[in-house]
Amino acid sequence: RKQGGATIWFTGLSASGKSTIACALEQALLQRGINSYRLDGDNVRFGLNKDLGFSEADRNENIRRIAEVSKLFADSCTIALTSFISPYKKDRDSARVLHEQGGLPFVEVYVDVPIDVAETRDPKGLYKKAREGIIKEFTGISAPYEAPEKPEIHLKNYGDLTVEQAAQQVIEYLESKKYI
Ligand code: GGZ
Repeated sequence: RKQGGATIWFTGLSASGKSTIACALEQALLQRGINSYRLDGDNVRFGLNKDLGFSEADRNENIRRIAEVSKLFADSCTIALTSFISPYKKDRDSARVLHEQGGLPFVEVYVDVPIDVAETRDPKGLYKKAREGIIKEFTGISAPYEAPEKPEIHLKNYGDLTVEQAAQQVIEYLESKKYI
């Protein structure tokens, strides 16, 4: 059977675990013989979107382009896995509409961690710099994060949820919808 495309749209704070879960999901899909492609800051913000920063307007444009690119991947029968904070509900909703208009599945996954948990993890020291005012407009500290109200999947990524369990929850959802 020909594989169908879809976009799995991870959203959440910096250090919430979006990219880590997307990596585990990529592996889990691969074990089932399903192709996916991950889009994240490392391969998008340094290339296609290197002209963009973190103002509200730049984030809007960042997400708009990523939505278009992920739609192209989904349209080519690949599972696109996007890992961006995507803090504005309006931008995520536009990404959804873009996919729905093209008849392509769009699955919003909210990687939910309380801000204090993300700030304690602080793997890159960015929250510290944000508190010190060295980084301006940092999501959760000095810029907004609008949590999804009705995501397809809500992962509470703190406490005892493992990365594999998180990926498995997404797999089960995709199976239940017959997307995979
Ligand atoms: C938020 C920032 C900022 C500011 C740099 N605010 O943890 P990271 O490092 O690896 O992920 C964050 C990433 C956010 O980029 P996105 O493209 O996902 O953002 S958005 O969807 O809002 O456009 C963080 C780093 O870039 N970073 N400055 N001010 N995160």
